[in-house]
Parts: sequence; C-alpha cells; structure tokens
Amino acid sequence: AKTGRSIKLLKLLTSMPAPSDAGKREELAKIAAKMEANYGAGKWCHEGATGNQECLSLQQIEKIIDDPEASPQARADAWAGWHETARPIRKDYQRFVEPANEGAREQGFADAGELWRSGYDMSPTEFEAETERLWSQVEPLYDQLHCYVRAELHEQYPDEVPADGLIPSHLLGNMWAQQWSNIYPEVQPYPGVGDLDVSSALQKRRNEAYKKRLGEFNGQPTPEDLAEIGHQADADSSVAMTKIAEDFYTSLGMPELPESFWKKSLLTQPRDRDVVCHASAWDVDMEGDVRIKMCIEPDEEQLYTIHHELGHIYYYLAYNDLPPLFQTGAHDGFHEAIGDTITLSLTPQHMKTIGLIDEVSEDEHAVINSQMKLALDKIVFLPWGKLVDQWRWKVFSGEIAPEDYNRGWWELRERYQGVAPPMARNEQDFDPGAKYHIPGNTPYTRYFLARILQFQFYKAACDQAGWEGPLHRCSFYGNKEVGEKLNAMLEMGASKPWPDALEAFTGSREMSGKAMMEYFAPLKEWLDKQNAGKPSGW
Ligand code: X8Z
Ligand code: ZN
Repeated sequence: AKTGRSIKLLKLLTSMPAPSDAGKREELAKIAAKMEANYGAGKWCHEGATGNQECLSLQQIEKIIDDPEASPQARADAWAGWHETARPIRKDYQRFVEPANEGAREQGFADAGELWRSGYDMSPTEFEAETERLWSQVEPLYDQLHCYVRAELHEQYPDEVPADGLIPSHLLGNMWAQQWSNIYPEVQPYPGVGDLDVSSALQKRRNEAYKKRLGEFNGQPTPEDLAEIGHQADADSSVAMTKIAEDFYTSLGMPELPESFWKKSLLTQPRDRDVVCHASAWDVDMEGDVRIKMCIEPDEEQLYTIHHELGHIYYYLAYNDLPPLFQTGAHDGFHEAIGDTITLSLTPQHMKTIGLIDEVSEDEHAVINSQMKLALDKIVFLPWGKLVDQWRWKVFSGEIAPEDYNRGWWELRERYQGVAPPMARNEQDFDPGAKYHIPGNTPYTRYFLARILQFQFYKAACDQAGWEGPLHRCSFYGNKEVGEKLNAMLEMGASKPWPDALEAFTGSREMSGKAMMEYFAPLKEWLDKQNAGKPSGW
C-alpha cells in the first residue's frame, strides 16, 4: 500500500506535467519561466504627481490601491496600470495550456485541471463537489458582508458604487479584491471602539530602527548613505517582525529557526534588482535548508503573511525525516493552513501582550469591530479562493476558449465575488495574468481549503487547550500540548490519506465550514440586523 501511495504521489508531484516530447518539454519550461519573469518585472509607468514620468513596481502600485484615502480615480488608474502588465503573456498562457495538457494526458488524466483535482484522496469529480459543499456552508456570510460593505461604500462613493449590483473592484483595498481588510477604517461598525491598528506600531518600530542606525553613522551622511541607512532599517524591521512570528512557534515548543534560515532568507526588497516579491517558503535540500523569500514591509498584513510562511517552514522541518515523496502536506490546503491557524491566535488581547496595540476594549462593540476586520480578510477571500481555479479548470478543459479568457474570468468574478472591473475590458486584456499564481502556475484551491481548515484546526487547538469562552477570544500561545499535537500531524506529511491527518489533530475526518461559522457567529447575528431591508445579492 505504501508503494501504491508513493506511485500516486509521484504522478501528482508537479502542477506542470511535462510531456515526453523533448521539444514540447522545453517549450513548456521556457514559457513558464517567461511568464514568471514578466510578473516579477512588471512596472506601471505613468506621469507622477510631480509631472515626471515614474515607473512603479507592484508593491508601490498596491500602496495606492490599498489606501482608502487615495481618490477613486487614482485607484482606478493604479488598477489599470498593473493589469496592463499582464497583456504580454496572454498568448504565452494559451501556448502553455497545450503542452501542460499533453503532459497530463500522458499520465492518464483528461487534462491538467483533472490532475490538479486528483490530489485529494478522492476522485476529481468528488473533489469538485466537495468544494461546492464547503462553499455553500460559508456563502451566506459572504453575501451578508457584500451587502453591508456595498451599502457603506455607496454612501461614501455614490458615483462609483451602486446601491445594488456589483461593487467596482478597485475600491475594496486590494488589487484583486481578494481581501478587503484595508478598507476596514471606512466600514468599521463602531468607529473608534477598540484599537486594532497594528500597522502604525510596526511602522513606528521601523522608524526607531532608522533613528538608531542614523545615530550610529559617523560623519555627515550623503543622500546615498541615507538610502543605505533606510535599507538597513527596513532589514532590521523585517528581521524583528520575523522574530515575532518565530516566537509564537517556539512558544508551542517548536524549534528555533536554524542559523542558515537567517543567513539565506530574503526578507527585504533588494535595492539593486527585480525579484518576485510574492512571498514564498522553501526547503531547498529537503534536509533542513529552509528559507523564505519575501519583501517584508512594516504593516499588519505582512506580519500575518510571515506567520503564514513560517507555517510552511515548520511543516518542512517536521516531515524532513520521511521518504521524499511523503515530504509534503497531507494535502496542499493543509500546508497553506498551518501558519494562518497560528494567526487566529493573534487576538487583540495577544497583540496587546506583545505591545502592538495599546488598549483592548472588551465590550460588544469592540467584538463586532474586530470580527468585521477579520471577516473582511477571511470570509471575503473565499469566493476568490474558489474562482481562480474554477477559471483554470475551465481553461484546461477547453470550456473557456482562448478567445474568451478575459470574459470567462470576469463572469466568474461577477458570479462569485460580486465585483466588477473599474472600466470596460476586452480580449486584448489578460486580467487573470495580473495575479501571481497564474503566471506562476500555482494551483489556488489550496487557499480556499486552507481558509476553511484553519478554523477547524484553531477550534481543535482551543479545545485541546481547554478553552471554554467564545471561540474568537481564544489564543493558544505558549501551549506546549497543542504544539505537540500539531507537530504530530505535521510529521505525518503525506504518508497517510489526509482524513487520517485531520483526524489526528481534530478528531474529525471531514473538512467543514462549521468552525468558521461558529467563530463568526457574533458578526453574523449583527449583520442580520444591519442588513434587514437592504437590497441583497447582485
Ligand atoms: O500566495 C500566498 C502566500 C504564499 S503560499 C503568500 N497566499 C495567497 C495569495 O497571496 O494570493 C496566501 C493567501 C492567498
Ligand atoms: Zn503559502
């Protein structure tokens, strides 16, 4: 049975199955590299505020889109500017699909999408039904959030946001409208109740690092010296933030990160070259040479992402002793869920303990505020997390033809997310390609599953810790027993079907959105009242 499982895993090993024909194999590899490079080098060049031509990287463009205080026009321009960068790979993507499908067919799958759906210890058809089932469990809460946010935004932007129908996607605080927590200040239910602003504390720490570095400098710094000092301060801040995340894991009894992690990771955007800044975690030799690559900035979202990346790292470290084919997640959603499970313990109370917020308010209004903020990330992500592969499955199967790539994309975005593009699109555009995982060819359903699973893991951890209060207030920081059980699941890698791993940690063999809904019960009740009488749906 172990051999059977190994052979199966071997077939599923790659998201880009190579055809046996050498020429096609090479073509596939070349296109993949080109698409990824195009993403990493993408720039939006336009006339800046000073009248000079300026070229902005994704990270810089995101600063505009993410900022609820930037004007709708500025945000629409930034959105269009970034999406423009994906146009050149539209043809490449089309050429990429063919050899990828051929490789999948050689392995006995109907197409590459079917191969992707085969990694879940059930048939591809069953898996598709499974994602539908999970979505239907959580969809009502998304619909309510959509309704509430649309009404709030309609008040603020009556010209841009309609009272009913689709929300324009550039006003939601994220390039892909995949998480909306950046507009939390604009839609917070009880303005000013409870302090949830972690970003400004992180920014402050970064500025203190700058002052310290400047104080250590001998003589009169030139502008170039100042830039270097700034870069060093960014690096100090990145390391300090990574240590905050590491500390959570070690509090659970996990090992400290190896020396080599600190030496070899890329934690700060280099000054001298383009890199793909999209965060990733690596196990270079499968024997403990673990690293992350991430252009860390001092804000809350990034602090969460570091916890996410370290989840991958601790998974790698836990299963390092298994045979190589088992050195992967129970399924890919598990891998994506571990670090996020940890972040659910970063409650306002915990943030206060580690000095990132000043006051914690315990009243009901503060609870609704903090649930809203989290839901704008966790719940809002779900339809997006599902639709990205919905699109690719259809592209691989031919249901979406190359001449309909962009239309097919927006149909799904409208249907699932209820969002619209800020301006008319056409088939010269390749809007899916403006999201890293499309040129990077990384399957995406894993993130949808992870959103659901992380609440199951979190609830199980809180049960293990003997927590008896409302779920959303639980933090398992420092609990070694939880750490041990968690590590036991991680150590299993992919040696057993995933339901065994899930059972080992949670006692259940089924994925379920119930823990997530339990977590957000207070918000759901509040939204029910708020939305009464408002138009819902789109
Ligand atoms: O790509 C990631 C991680 C790396 S595995 C940073 N995530 C998805 C995204 O950014 O789109 C994490 C959440 C979803
Ligand atoms: Zn990840």
